[in-house]
Amino acid sequence: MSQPPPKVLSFAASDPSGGAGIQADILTLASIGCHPLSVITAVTIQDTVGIENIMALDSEWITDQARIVLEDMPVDAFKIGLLGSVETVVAIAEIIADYPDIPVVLDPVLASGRGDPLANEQIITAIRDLLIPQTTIITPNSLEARRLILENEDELEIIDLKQSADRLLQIGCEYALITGTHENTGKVINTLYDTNGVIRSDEWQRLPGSYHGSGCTLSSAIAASLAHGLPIAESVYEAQDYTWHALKSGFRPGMGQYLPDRFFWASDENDLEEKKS
Ligand code: PXL
Repeated sequence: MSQPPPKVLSFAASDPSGGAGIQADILTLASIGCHPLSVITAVTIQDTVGIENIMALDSEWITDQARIVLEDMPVDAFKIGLLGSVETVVAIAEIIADYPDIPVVLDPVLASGRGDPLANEQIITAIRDLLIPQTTIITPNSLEARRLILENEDELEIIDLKQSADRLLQIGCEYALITGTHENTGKVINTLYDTNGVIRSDEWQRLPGSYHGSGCTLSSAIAASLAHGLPIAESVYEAQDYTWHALKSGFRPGMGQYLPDRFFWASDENDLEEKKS
């Protein structure tokens, strides 16, 4: 019998379009050689154009889904995405507190890429108070980073990213990766910080088009690399590289946004290119 692959437990919501949420996490984790464990936090009604509705699951169901697998098998990393309610944040905070040695990747999902709101102020406060202090690496985009640290939304534009990172680290996460897709720069610049400052900053060619599920892909890819035992700086680089290639091979299955192809490496085109080179 072969050894099991590294196991990553993702707390996330269902997206029936397969673009974001738990479906994105499962595809990404599987593509990077991990076994995905999935705890559903909420169910969304959405397509590639937008979100119609969200139903948060009863938090007892979240606790029970997680506890049953955690008591059955060892887990190598946690990944946290859309939460859905304050009670869910409390439930997840209690669970991960019992496993302090397992790395936690927190993707603070506050809004969809298209701007649909996915967290209210109470949820944001609970994330700040209960989850960030237990987080190994938080992966906000620049807008989420600013919102997480500010009470007053009017100030959003004036806070620089280094300041947001410092504040997130002060609240208690070990590392902050702030992504720069929404910044007005030629290339997309993603920067990883710890309390000593910048650990790495990577620039990526900006791809045209609007993608659904890129943040879920990046954060799951980081969790997968950590689960494989890679150090943090390498995990962050490998995950960005993976996500960029998944976006570059993105496809448009419906009438809305493009979705990343998390199995880009398995397509015939990529195969042929490999054989040619
Ligand atoms: O991309 C953030 C995200 C996470 N989880 C779910 C989502 C979205 C964005 O739409 O729908 C379920």
